[in-house]
Amino acid sequence: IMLENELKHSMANNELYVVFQTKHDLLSGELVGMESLLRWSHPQLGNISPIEFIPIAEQSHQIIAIGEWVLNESLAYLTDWIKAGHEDLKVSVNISKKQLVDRAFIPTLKILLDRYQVDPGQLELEITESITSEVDDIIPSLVILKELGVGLSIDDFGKGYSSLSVLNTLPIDTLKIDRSFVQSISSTKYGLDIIKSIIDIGKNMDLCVVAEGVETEAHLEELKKLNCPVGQGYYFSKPLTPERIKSEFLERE
Ligand code: G
Ligand code: G
Ligand code: MN
Ligand code: NA
Repeated sequence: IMLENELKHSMANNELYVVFQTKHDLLSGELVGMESLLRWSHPQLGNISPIEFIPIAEQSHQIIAIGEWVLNESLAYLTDWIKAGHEDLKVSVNISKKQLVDRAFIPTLKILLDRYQVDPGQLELEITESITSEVDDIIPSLVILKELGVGLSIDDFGKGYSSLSVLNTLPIDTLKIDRSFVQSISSTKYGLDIIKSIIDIGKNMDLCVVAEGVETEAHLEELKKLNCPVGQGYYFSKPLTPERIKSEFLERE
């Protein structure tokens, strides 16, 4: 079976869906946001990981339509949650470089923000660090997004190649520490040193820092010691369907 062809029917066949993973203020534990993560449940092949199908979607240009669908879904759920009283909640959506450089991306995003009447500051776009190696192509879009008030985050930070000088030219708000560093906290001193450095960079550049892959109490304690403001990971929650997000995180008290 050719995944590229299967992917073409996935949206119409309702095989795609989004799940959400919570982000928390590390000091208070308070819920501060959600990352939306795309899932594909194929009738014959079962669950296919985005690690497998996102590159295919990118190569075949289907990421444009799929990415727009993910944005629409994510904003629709955010709107529901805001209406249910969680007025300050934010949603983060992963965006491919192909989307960022597409001419229709920003007009489409404006239409979606307008449709749902969401404050642009409650949407954050996560872009992977690897695409920042070709910054010239993406800076114009990032500048417009920043002017719109949309939050911008560098995903998997520390794993890729962006130099500090490049970082300084990007109109971003947040660095997301790659989970490999958090996961090496317990085994090596190296992980902790890198996290410390990234938190320093964040402070100096006035950026928020989010640690991903927080899995244990020990991870949490180390990150708190380093004054890392925000975290995400299995310690708090795995990615959940919107229904479970609602029942487990938004209907308490
Ligand atoms: O949730 P999971 O670990 O399976 O995600 C694997 C990878 O797929 C992550 O790097 C994540 O950024 C990426 N991913 C998940 N959803 C989307 C999406 O909607 N768009 C893009 N471009 N990448 C996504
Ligand atoms: O690259 P990106 O940050 O977008 O990928 C997020 C992915 O990381 C999601 O697919 C999610 O399933 C996965 N993930 C989230 N929390 C944890 C965690 O605590 N440990 C591990 N190993 N993976 C996680
Ligand atoms: Mn991400
Ligand atoms: Na990541």
